[in-house]
Amino acid sequence: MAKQEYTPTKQMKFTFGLWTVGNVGRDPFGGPTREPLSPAQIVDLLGECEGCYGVNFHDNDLIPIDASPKEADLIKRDFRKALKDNGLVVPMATTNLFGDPVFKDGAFTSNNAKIRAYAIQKTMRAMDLGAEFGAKTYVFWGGREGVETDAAKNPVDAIKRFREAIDFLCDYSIDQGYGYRFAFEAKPNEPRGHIYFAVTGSYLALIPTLKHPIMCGVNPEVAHEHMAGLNFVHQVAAAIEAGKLFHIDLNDQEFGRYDQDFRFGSANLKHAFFLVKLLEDHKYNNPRHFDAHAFRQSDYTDVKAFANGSMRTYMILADKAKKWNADREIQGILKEINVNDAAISSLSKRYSSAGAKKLLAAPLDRVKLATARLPYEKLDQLTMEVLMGVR
Ligand code: GLT
Ligand code: MN
Ligand code: MN
Repeated sequence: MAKQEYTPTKQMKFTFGLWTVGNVGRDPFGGPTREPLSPAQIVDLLGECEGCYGVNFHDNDLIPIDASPKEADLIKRDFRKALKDNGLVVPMATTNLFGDPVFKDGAFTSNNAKIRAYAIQKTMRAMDLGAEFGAKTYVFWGGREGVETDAAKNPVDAIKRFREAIDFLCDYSIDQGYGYRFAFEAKPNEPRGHIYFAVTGSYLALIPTLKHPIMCGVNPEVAHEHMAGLNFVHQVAAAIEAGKLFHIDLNDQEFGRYDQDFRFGSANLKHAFFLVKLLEDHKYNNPRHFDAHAFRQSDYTDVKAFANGSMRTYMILADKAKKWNADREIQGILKEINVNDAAISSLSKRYSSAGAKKLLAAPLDRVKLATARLPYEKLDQLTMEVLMGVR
C-alpha cells in the first residue's frame, strides 16, 4: 500500500471529543501544561487534521455549567460556524455527570432523590443541546455511579435507579423525536471508587431488562477494559455478536495502570491490531472515536500530531488486517485448524431426541482427536511478521 493510502477518509468516521484534543495536560499531581482552547478553536484544530469526520462533546465541554443564556448563544454560534467552516459534524453527545461536586456521590445512582432528578434534568437539557447539533448517538459514562465504600449505597438499588433513569430518558428521546441511540460506556473504577457497571458485559446484561432495549447499546473503551485486565477484543466481539456495538472509544492503556488514555495503538500494538481486524472484518460502520489525549509535554502542534497519528495508526492496522486476511500461509493454517464435518455437525447443531441418540453412539475417538496439529506458534509468528512489516 502506498504511503498516501494511509490517509484517513471521512468514510472511516474518525471523531474526537472536545475534551480529548482540548485536554490541557492536567494530571492528579500537576496543573495544566497547555492554555485552554475554545470549542471553536478545537474544531479549527481538528479541521486541519485531514480525514477527521467529527467532534463530540459533553454538555459542559461546549457550554460551561454556569454560563448565562447569552454566553451560551455566543459559544454555540461560534462553534456552529467552526463546524461549517471545517466540514465537521457532531455524531455523538454526552452529559458531564461527574465533574461538579453535586455528583460527588453519584448521579443517577445517588442516594438523594433530588440529585437523581437533577442528573436526569441535566441529561435532558444536554440531549436537547446534542440534538441541536445533529448528534444521533448519546453516550452514558457513569463516572461517579459507584462507591468508595459499600457502606454508602445499596448496590442492588443502584442498578434499579440507573435503569429507572435510562427508561425515563429513552422515553424523553422518543417524545422529542430525537432519534438517539444510547451507548453505555463501562469502566471499572474512577478515580478511587468502584463503578457498578464495571465492564461492557455488565451493560450487555442490563440492556435486555430496559424498557427500550432496541435503542440501547454499548460504547466500549480500550483503556477501561485493560484497566480491568480484560481482553478488549473479546468484549467488543460480544457487543458485535449482540448487535450492540453502537460506538467505540479508541485509545490505549498499559495493563495494571489506570487512566492513561494514550494515543490509540501506542501501548499494546498487537491488541490494537486484533481490534481493528475485528472491526473491519465485521464491517463496523459507526463512529470510531478517539478518547485519548496527548502527552503532558505536547504543545498544540504536537496535539495535532497526536490526532493525525491516532487516525493513521488505525489506517495502517486496517491495511495490516487486509494483508493478514490475504496471506496464503496464514490462510493455509486457518484451513488446517478449522476442521469441518457436515455429518457430525448436523447431529450437534440443533437438538432432537433422535440426533442425540446418534451423537451418543458416534465414534469420536478422543485420543485420535487430540493428535490434530495446531501450529499456533507458526500462526502467531506470521501474525507478528505482518505487524512488523516484513510480510
Ligand atoms: C472521560 C472518560 C471517558 C468517557 C468520557 C465520556 S469522559 O474522559 O474517561 O472514557 O468516554 O463521558
Ligand atoms: Mn476513559
Ligand atoms: Mn471513553
